[in-house]
Amino acid sequence: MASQSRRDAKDEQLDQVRKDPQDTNLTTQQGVKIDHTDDALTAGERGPTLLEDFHTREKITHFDHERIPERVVHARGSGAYGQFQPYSGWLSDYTAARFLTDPQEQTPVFVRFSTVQGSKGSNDTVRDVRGFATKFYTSQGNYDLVGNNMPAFFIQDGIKFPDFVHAVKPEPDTGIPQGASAHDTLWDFVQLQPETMHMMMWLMSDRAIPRSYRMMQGFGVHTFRLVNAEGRGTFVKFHWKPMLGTHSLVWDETQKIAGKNSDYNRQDLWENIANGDYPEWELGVQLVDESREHDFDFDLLDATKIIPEEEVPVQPVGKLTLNRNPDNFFAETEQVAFHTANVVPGIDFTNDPLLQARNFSYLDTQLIRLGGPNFSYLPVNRAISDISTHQRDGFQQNRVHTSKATYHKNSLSGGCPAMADDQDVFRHYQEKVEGAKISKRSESFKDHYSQATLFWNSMAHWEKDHIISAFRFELGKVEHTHIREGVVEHLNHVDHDLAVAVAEGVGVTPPSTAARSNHGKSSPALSQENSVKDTIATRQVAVLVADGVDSGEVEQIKQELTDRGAVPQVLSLRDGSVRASSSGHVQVDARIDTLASVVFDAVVVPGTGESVQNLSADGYSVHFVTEAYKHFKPVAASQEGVAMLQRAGVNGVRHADDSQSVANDHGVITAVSNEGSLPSEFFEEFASTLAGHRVWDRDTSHVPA
Ligand code: HDE
Repeated sequence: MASQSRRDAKDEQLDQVRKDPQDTNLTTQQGVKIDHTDDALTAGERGPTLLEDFHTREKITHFDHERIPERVVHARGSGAYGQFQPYSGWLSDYTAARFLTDPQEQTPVFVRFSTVQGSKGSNDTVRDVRGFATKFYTSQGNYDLVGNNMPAFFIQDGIKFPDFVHAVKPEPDTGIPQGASAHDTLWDFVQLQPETMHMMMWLMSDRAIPRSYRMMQGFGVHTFRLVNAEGRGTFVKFHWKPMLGTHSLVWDETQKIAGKNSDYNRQDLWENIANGDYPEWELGVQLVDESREHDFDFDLLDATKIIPEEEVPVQPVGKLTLNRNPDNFFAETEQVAFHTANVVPGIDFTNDPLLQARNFSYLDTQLIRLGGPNFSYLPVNRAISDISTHQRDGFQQNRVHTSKATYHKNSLSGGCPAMADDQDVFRHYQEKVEGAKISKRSESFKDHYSQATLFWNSMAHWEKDHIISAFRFELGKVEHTHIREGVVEHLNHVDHDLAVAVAEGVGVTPPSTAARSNHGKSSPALSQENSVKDTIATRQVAVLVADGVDSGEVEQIKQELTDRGAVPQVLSLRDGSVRASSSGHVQVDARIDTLASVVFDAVVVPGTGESVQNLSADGYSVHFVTEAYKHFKPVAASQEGVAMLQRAGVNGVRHADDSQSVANDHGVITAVSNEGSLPSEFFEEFASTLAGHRVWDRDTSHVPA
């Protein structure tokens, strides 16, 4: 997919610290060779362990100290290296940042994706915001874009962050729930803090349950500032758009995946990179001239708001490719330290009060998490540009500074490090500010509902259904009735129908009239209905086989899917191989009961009658098909495989027959095979349905799965 080389300046820098035990002997941390590490030194074979056994003590002591505090939020994450490259140089009118404007410059990056609420070991597929943090190792120093997969945020001012996080985290007495927001304290916070409403709409939408880290958008969230070489500033919002489109799981599925494979998103990212299917995103910018700062019906400094793409278009500026897995989870993914204040010349802040608080928080949190002020020299954090400071000493100092003078100005070290005076110098944007000191939210931050309504109005019918179900699920877990009522009350300011639908589901009295009339505006770019739907690359397809299967059909299915970039896996009732209907065998990739339909994007059941009969007699296999159908996935079968669909309860759909060799009824694709060969139209139908990811106009409410 991607042309970028995996080898880059960061990779070469890491070579200096990579340590492979190949051809070495076991030693202590002091480099003394050891020939015994299974038994401690004792006084006699059954006697007490001796204090002088320095190897045992060192081994256990190190082990005792292996853990560091997990991140306060975003504790669970997965990371990968790659590169970013701009398409052209036009953005240099707006920014002096070389990594955004020099199309010849390929900048190494490390990206960490994360969930927010749960601990390090929590499930991947929970309903939550996903972090999307990118460290650009630019030639002008490190730039961190620490974003999320949703473009708004819960609160407007950073001073509320501890309140919000305390509310969403597991409750303090029970420690429940882990990796979930469906509990009283979060919703109590929400009902008393209406600025959360826009973000809660996103959180209740399918954005909160992404199919893959590779298939989600990223957003810088805040309005930042670009500054060009002449010092002129322009407001900017950053967007990441996945080349594979933005796709989500369905709620029932996420809960099942949590049991079947709690590392679902982590494994998906790792395996695709390992297989050479490098995920890519396009970086886009929304630019707003400073003269237009007050032209919007919201405040650009309010992080609970988006700038609708229809008002200010997202202009693509370059591409991010992730193409290298880390070597060591702890050293790299755990120790990576992002900081919103890591900026390079050409990028600056605005007075967004949330951003200002973040600029304090991230450095502070790394000091406790990584144990001192030298974490920027850890391999994953180290810049590839030269680092030369007067900062000295501190825990874990691992540089040997040789100069005598550790102060500026000095004559003893020749005045070095000297002040630079070139285009790589960071100079703060000269924004004029004045005002009285005041603890008060700006009036321009007071509209908490219009964009929640905009989001609601922009959803496709199935997205609206999912949002209603999500609110019902979450509030259904809330024990206090007054909290349920409070949330419904706010929803009635967003959209009356939404409030009524939620109220009816959670047993509170539906509001009789709207608290606010719906403005009727929408932003089509917000709907996943309008996402990229032209590829089946990397989609996982289960091909169910059993003894007596038509090997020609299986080969053809595998070939056609692989040619289009999908990843077929042959599953059967046992490992190894199954007997083919003619002669020979069909190789099996995995046993059906070691996996589940929920970890696949689609399922195909090839002929023949004997194979289908064998599968139909196995409850797990039948359930596999039923469940895939329930979750709106493309389900395909050759003519004889139709019997399996019927056994799985996929009834009432039109099938291929002698009059019509291929049928596609609500994503159930069937074909009449001609001497072991399926018509090409079958694969075209299957691929276009799979590219759409799910078949939302299928009614599966009656399907028991
Ligand atoms: Fe963070 N956030 N955050 N946050 N955040 C952290 O930093 C914080 C906010 C985001 O993969 C912490 O190193 C405050 C918005 C990501 O390592 C901490 C406020 C957005 C990550 C912190 C916010 C984010 C973090 C915890 C409100 C989206 C994971 C550990 C003022 C634009 C980065 C750490 C990674 C992590 C503080 C709000 C995204 C405590 C105080 C808004 C992706 O410093």
